Amino acid sequence: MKISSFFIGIFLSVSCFAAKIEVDITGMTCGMCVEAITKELKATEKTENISVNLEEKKARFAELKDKKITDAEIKSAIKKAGYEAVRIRRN
Ligand SMILES: [Cu+2]
Repeated sequence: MKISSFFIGIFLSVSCFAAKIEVDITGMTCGMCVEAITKELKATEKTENISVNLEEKKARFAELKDKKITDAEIKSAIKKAGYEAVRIRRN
């Protein structure tokens, strides 16, 4: 019994703290834009599972459990790539 609640505890803490983040971006026009944004988000070293979608003009990624990324850091990474983050959602 104790062991199973231990594993449930680990599962809950992993799913609670690894926040998924979705960013709406303006100015993206092609695959180069996608690559530039992906590269800058990766360079923050606070993100994983980065996926940038050109048609939706969105970037999705997970925040590392032990390294929280702020909205300002996300905006600055997108700006560094040459684009603008217009909306950031966390869940
Ligand atoms: Cu482009």
